[in-house]
Amino acid sequence: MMEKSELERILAAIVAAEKEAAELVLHAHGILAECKSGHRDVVTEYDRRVQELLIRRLSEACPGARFFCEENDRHDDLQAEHLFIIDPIDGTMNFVRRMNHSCISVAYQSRGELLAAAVCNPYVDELFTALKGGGAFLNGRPIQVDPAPLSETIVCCGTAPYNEALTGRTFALMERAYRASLDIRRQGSAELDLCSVAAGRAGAYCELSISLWDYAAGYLIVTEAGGLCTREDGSPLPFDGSKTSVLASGPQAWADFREQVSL
Ligand code: LIP
Repeated sequence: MMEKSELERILAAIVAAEKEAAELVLHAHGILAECKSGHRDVVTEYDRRVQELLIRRLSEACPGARFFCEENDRHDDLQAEHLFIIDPIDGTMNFVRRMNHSCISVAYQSRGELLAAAVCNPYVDELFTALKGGGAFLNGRPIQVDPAPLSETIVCCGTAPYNEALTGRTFALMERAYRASLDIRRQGSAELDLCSVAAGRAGAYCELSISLWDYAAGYLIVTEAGGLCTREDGSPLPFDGSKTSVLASGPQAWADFREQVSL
């Protein structure tokens, strides 16, 4: 296991890079959406600029590091000794539509083990961080998942908009989640939904298809906050670069979701 001091140095470098990149997001103008796999899967010059900045700064902090990123098909070896998993702007559709609810997400792993994570929401100046075995924090203050039953919480749902074959199942799941909880929310950023669970704001988050960069950082933050983060069927997440469903919540809400909501 890497020395704690070295992990803390790497996390500090991630945070510094995200804060520098946040200025790009906050001062963006003339945002033009380009379609990738479909009209709902968009990218902007800012996604690319933020990713390039993060790669530059993290390469300076960790020479020889490898990267697995959403944009530009930068998919290096997931078993690398030093690897950063980057979603430069998670919630790009929100960014394009100026919904002011997106984040910059970076996770760090070594030989396939997730060790550090930071998710920065520049619109509300919130920084979620975690180190493996060190707990989860919001702006430096410890956070914990909500221990309440699902029925006493709000559930964040993703609509897997890049995979319309899942639309029917997604909305059936959302109706079941609504009936089993206080209410549902579709906020548009998987990583911020995961952080909402970690902070005890949302009781659960579920989505039927997201990518590794949409959940890697949030997974560590949720689990270090005492939560569970699995596939929707309860099996372990793949962490192999393939798309996957995700279910994140506190232990009681997770059991309730699997019993009352899962299809
Ligand atoms: C998005 C997620 C969102 C999900 C979308 C997409 P992006 O990430 O945050 O929850 O529904 O399919 O994956 O593409 O904006 O970085």
